[in-house]
Amino acid sequence: MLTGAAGGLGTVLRQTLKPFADILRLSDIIAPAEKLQSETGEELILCNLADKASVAQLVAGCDAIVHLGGVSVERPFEEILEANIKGVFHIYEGARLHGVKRVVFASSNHAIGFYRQDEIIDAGVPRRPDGYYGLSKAYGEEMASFYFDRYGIETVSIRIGSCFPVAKDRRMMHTWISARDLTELIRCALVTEGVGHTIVYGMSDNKQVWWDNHLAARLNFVAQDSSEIFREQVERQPMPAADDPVAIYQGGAFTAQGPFE
Ligand code: NAI
Ligand code: 15L
Repeated sequence: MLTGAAGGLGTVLRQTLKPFADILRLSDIIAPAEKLQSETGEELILCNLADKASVAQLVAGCDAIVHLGGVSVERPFEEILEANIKGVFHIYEGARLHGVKRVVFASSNHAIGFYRQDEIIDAGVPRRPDGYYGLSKAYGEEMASFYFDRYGIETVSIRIGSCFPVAKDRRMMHTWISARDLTELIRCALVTEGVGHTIVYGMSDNKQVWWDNHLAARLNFVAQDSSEIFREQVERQPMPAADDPVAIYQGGAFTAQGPFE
């Protein structure tokens, strides 16, 4: 099952993950723009992640869950609470009730966004969320850890950098991951045995990196793409000021969003 199927990544991954599933159950709170392809094994169940009973029904019968659904940017806490924090709890409770043994959780670099850009970190460092959104991803990772220790449900939490068709700015030269590489990373996360709860940074084979993935070596993920192809275009942009959070923190602009009241 793929949650968040109507979103930016869901729209792409729905196509690229299809070869790895006989039936791909799509879910979102809104209908995806692209037509359902039931003839190739797609099915669609609309569901609000904040609704526990509906999520339990949604999860029934799945072998594995790729959990992309939820609020994907910084927003007031109450919005994040419903979709992301309650949402991830409902996904794991559904998995426990229905015997689903593998989850791939779309975590984010914003779980560690307050590390500085002059630091290189691995997946073992304490989290430093850069907002309510980043906090919800940190919470999701802890939830994954708990459900493995208590119930044996395995998860790979992918701290996705920036998965867009192009690296749009200097920061994304470090954080960019292509859809092809993210697909392969999700495939590795689904099929590798004995992952327990593994955290991995989702980035392509970029030349400049802030993240060290040695703790996720068991996934055997090999990236094929690199942000270098965007360098010329990106370096035409003016340099941000030295005191701009965009140039200081790994989470970039997210570190300076809010407060909302
Ligand atoms: P998106 O915002 O385009 O898609 C998220 C989807 O979740 C939307 O279709 C939305 O309708 C759905 N959703 C929101 N609230 C919901 C609810 N209460 N119930 C059910 N569905 C709900 O985000 P995108 O870019 O596709 O990201 C997918 C996932 O990957 C998100 O969890 C995001 O946090 C994570 N991520 C994405 C990155 C990127 O570069 N695109 C980077 C880091 C993490
Ligand atoms: C994220 O977590 C967001 O979901 C995505 O929209 C981008 O902002 C990305 O991080 C990023 O840091 O570039």
